[in-house]
Amino acid sequence: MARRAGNMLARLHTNCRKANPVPYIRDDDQMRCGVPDEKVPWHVPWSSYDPEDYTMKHVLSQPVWADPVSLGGLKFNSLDGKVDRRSHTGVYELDSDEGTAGRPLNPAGRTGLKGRGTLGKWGPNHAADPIVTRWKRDESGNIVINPNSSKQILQFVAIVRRDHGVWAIPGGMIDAGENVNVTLRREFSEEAMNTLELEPGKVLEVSKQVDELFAHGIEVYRGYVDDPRNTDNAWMETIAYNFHDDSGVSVGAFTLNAGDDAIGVKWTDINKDLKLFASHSDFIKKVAELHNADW
Ligand code: RP5
Repeated sequence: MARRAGNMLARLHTNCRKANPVPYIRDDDQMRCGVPDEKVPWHVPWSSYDPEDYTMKHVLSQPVWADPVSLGGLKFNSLDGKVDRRSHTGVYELDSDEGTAGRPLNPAGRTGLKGRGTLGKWGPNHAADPIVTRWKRDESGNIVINPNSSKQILQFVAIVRRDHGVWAIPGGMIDAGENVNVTLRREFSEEAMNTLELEPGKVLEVSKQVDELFAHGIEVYRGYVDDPRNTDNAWMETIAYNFHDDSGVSVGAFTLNAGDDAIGVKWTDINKDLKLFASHSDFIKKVAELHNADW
């Protein structure tokens, strides 16, 4: 097995790895073996490490978004036709162990599970996360200040994920060959504005507002995501953008409506107590810092 650690990662992953054995994800009887902190980096020898090899049946049936079971012909660390197999973290290593040789190795280290789990691609699975913000205002329209920090309170659009039932940024996977700006608009429009079920006239109106706001985004993160679906051979990466409605009169004034993969949506106060899916709290913290808002 390759012995070099991923060095672009600020801290150990914890959502996709625990020190003791745990179920892979909610409602799944597949277990991850325990991986203690000191054994996470690939360069730390662990000759008896032999986690189960698991890829969900649906992924093995090879829907359009999934890779074939066999690695033959896949071009890792490069743009492979329309599929981007490059990592934001740099060049990742390939396994050299007998039986699993050639599989990409998670740049954040061991996770306690081999295979792809529920993820479609071997190696990086690319997503995009739109963080839409406005200032919290009282009934008179004045921006609300937290008296403890004397800072203004920021709000962002959060959704409840249908699969995990937890609050999250309304992000989604980048389709093969798709521009990230398209993904950001689509995911926000479908999950937070339910454009899939709006009448055509309303869709046009919503799209116009979203397009105007999304024309001025700021990138706040690009890299690995500590996502509970990650495995030793497949992991999530994302590009997160902030779209801020400073006056609160465009998207900030829209009625939110959950759709597609979201079963709930609301403007949510930003603070350090937020419990969000995957690494989303880290991205939200960056946005609070960007606007010098309360945290
Ligand atoms: C997370 O998974 C990303 O940050 C993004 O929010 C999300 C994309 O996956 P799906 O919502 O398409 O399942 O790692």
